[in-house]
Amino acid sequence: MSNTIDHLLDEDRRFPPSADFAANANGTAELYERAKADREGFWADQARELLHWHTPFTQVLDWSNPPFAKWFDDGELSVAYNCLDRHVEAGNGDRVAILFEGEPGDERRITYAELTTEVKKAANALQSLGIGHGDRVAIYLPMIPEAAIAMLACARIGAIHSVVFGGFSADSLRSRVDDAAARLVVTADGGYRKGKVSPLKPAVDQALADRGTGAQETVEHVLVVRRGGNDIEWTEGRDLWWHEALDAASDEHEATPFPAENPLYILYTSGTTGKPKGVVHSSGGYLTQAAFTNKYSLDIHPESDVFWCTADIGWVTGHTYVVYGPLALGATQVMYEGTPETPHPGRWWEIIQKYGVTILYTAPTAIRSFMKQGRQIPQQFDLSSLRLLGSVGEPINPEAWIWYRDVIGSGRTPIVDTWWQTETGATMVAPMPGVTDAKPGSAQVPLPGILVDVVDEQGATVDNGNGGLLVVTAPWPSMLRGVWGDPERFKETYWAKFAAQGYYFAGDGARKDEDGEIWLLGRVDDVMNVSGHRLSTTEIESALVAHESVAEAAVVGATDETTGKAVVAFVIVKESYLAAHSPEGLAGDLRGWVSGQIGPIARPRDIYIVSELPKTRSGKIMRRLLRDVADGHEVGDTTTLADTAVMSVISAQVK
Ligand code: 7RM
Repeated sequence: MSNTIDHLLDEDRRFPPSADFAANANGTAELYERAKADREGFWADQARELLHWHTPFTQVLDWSNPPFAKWFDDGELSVAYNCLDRHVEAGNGDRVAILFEGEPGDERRITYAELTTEVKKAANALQSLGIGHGDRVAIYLPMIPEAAIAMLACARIGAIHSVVFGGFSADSLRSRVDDAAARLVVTADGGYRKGKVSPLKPAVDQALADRGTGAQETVEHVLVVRRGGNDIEWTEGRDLWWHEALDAASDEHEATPFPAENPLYILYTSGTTGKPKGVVHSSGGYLTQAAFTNKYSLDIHPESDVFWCTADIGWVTGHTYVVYGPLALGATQVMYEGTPETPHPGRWWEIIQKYGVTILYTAPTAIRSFMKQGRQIPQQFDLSSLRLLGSVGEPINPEAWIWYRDVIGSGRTPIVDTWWQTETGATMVAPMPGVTDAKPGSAQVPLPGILVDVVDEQGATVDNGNGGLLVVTAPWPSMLRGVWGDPERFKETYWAKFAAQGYYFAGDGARKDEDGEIWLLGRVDDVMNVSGHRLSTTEIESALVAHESVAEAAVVGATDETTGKAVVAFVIVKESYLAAHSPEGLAGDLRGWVSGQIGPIARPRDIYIVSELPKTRSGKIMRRLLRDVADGHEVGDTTTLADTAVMSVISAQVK
């Protein structure tokens, strides 16, 4: 038996970019050639072209102590200056940086000049609270401009931010504050979600409540942004209003340059076991790849585009494609506080129409939930400003890709499916819009200057047509620099599996097609062995979503006496189908459909029609929990679920 992953689904639709798009795109085929000829020289050119260096670097990559990389090590830069002041100095101070739309419908248009001033004041306010170089600051805010301002203020003074998603509990916040020994927490009274104020400050109070260790000891102050107008508890001496602190601060603040390897932030990823890992990113290499991918893969033209990345600031996507990338380029972007369905299911499309959004970057989970509601909702709005669509976070099934292009992109926009991770810092594998002929469902090719491969368990490259493990074979500028406080865990988690080859192992399965292009197959932990065949969940899910009745699907391997594992599918049926069809009839149809589409080996033993799937707060399906249900086990740890109640709903529906 081989240890590669079987291939089931063929997808041969191709979408070349229009001549017009190709003619105006930032990316060119020549970038790949330049990178191939001299990879390090290529990244050095990008760092020089895209960023301002207070002290130019002479060294590019130092890989003398792997896996601890240094990029542009003797250079100095200010991340905040690159994202703010230099645009003002270049005469673009009046350009809008952030078009903020609050959930209740309030608006703020913040220019680069205004954003720069706010960050200067915030930097002064932080310094007056004694925060300086190397100190850790926890940021626990809703999706409001102050989140970006707080992050950039930290960057400006060399403090390290640790953004904690506003939907996380007091316990999650406490463990992150503890691990990083943060001295300051920036929060808000609350933020708007689903038409109500969702409070934040009480969770901070709880996280810092007396325990005699950790957070309560290290945190000296809590800065509170007023957003929801809630009544909140106040700890005199510790708590301060953000607006009062900024009003009292000077709006003059010189951006200090720091060495390229100065840590910029820590971002905790939950991982599957144990305590969250604090992924550490540094400055020069990170900002280079953030700006590079925004410019070439998301094709941002700062003078004319209105960019909208829908990710929350609490995820890495919000760091790289809301804060650092777009602002480093001097782009204009939309920031939306609330949920997509508030106060009506067309809210996102209304925002695109209102602001003339040209580039939309979102997650497959969002696309599939819009598919479930039906195309008549987006079709009520004028989406003709859109010229490019992006996808990130999970494999995008070919049918969801086609729907995205047809319904949201009016059948003409290129789609970039961007594969990357918190650990990689920025996109690694994605088509280059304007260059690559797009294949629905495939992330396709590594970016210029990025080297990846698909290998078997021994680290040998698989042939085209086969599946295996996705690895990165050479260091890249925005790679994580470590796990906060735990170098052993860094080595063990990411570098131990292919230590002999020196590869970074990402945890994902992938397949190389006949052209050598890459199709992501999901986490390798989710691969199942059915009668000796190693099947990925992704392809069976894609086949299910390709059926006209299915909006979303999650597939798991359940224990089976005869086949080892059996395919069990949980599907969400489109609203228009639910009324007209019986669940039994549909389940039978879908079993036959999967068999016909990709072969009898993948035919699901059981199909459960459910109303929801268990997802993390960033929208990723937690198959582990569905495996528990399929095996009739007690459902495991649900603390990272967006909605902890869904598992009881699903368990009841399965019974
Ligand atoms: C950016 C982000 C990382 C994991 C990664 C994959 C999955 C992300 C894609 C994807 C298929 C994609 N960071 N993933 N993008 N799978 N195609 N385009 O999501 O750290 O939160 O997650 O997400 O499994 O390892 S993350």
